[in-house]
Amino acid sequence: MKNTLILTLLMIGFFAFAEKPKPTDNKATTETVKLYQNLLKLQKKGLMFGHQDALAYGEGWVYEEGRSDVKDVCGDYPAVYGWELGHLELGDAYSLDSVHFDKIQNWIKLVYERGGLNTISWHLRNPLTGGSSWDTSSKKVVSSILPGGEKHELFKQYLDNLADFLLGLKTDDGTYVPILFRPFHEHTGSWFWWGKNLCSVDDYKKLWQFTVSYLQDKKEVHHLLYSYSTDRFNTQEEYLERYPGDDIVDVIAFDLYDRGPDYPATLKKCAETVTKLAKEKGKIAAVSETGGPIAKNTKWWTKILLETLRPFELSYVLVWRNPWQAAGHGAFGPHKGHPSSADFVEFYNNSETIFQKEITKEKLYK
Ligand code: BMA
Repeated sequence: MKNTLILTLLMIGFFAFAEKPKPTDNKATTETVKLYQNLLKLQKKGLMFGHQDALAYGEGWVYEEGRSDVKDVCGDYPAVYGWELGHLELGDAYSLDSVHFDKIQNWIKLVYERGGLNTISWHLRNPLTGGSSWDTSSKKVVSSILPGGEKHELFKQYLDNLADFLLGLKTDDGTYVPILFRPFHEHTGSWFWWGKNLCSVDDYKKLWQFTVSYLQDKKEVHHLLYSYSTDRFNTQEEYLERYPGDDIVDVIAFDLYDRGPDYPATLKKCAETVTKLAKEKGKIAAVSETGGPIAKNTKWWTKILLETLRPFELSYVLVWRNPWQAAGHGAFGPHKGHPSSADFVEFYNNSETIFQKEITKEKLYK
């Protein structure tokens, strides 16, 4: 009797312990581990909505404390906030989208305190040519920055600058703010120097492996969840071709913009694949970037986006920025007076979507 009791207790203990999923960094901070576990639970309950540069600027405004285009329309902040670090590697004070890095750091801390999720992308310059992320004039960039390459030291300096920024994301009580980091994205396309036709499969994987190990082992950055984020893909094999490994990826994601009538079908197929993979691997799934023709299709939010993503266990969907300066595109998020506003409010009110008011610091990080 006593033995049975002890055995039962041992088994309960074992399962309680074994059940808790962990992020890939085995030195991840407590809050990062909790974030991972809570995101896994939350993705079963609903779809968080995210917006790039949500607090920095919007349609017709820049740097107005407390403002967000999403909030202007539905009265609530997004649950996920995307930030961009391009040009941080150069030691610049502001990003390629003219947002000051010290302000981004403050917003990231603010978002953490209110219980939102911060995700970071990095359109870093081309270390070999000195051009932009979009400079695809050489196929040797990735190999040149790997160990032994002529630009390896320069790339390490870029990573040092990145690490300084990340280690500066510390609250007053010394807690590092967990970040979902999404480097070298959209690599199933060939518009960035790390894209498919610009480097070998092996070099792309090595780039990831070097970056992660440099940040973790050399710089002691342990508050990141790593997001693998392709662009459009057709098959699971294509999605996984350059996947750097289950041991360094926490989030299985993709970017896909609505640029034509095939969007709902492609979005569905890609969402199907990433959610299936995430389930098999015990990881988080997301649509890390999207955007649609919301001025023309004013019901895009509910009829295209929500309708398509509804069946899937996705953690979040993030729409790209509402540029305040001239850019190659218009606003991907809603904003005051926008013709899709009524539909966005419906999207917001839907029980399947999650915005800031529904999540707290306790819920996400404890
Ligand atoms: C792109 C565009 C660019 C921007 C870049 C990085 O998709 O929005 O204007 O510089 O992202 O944020």
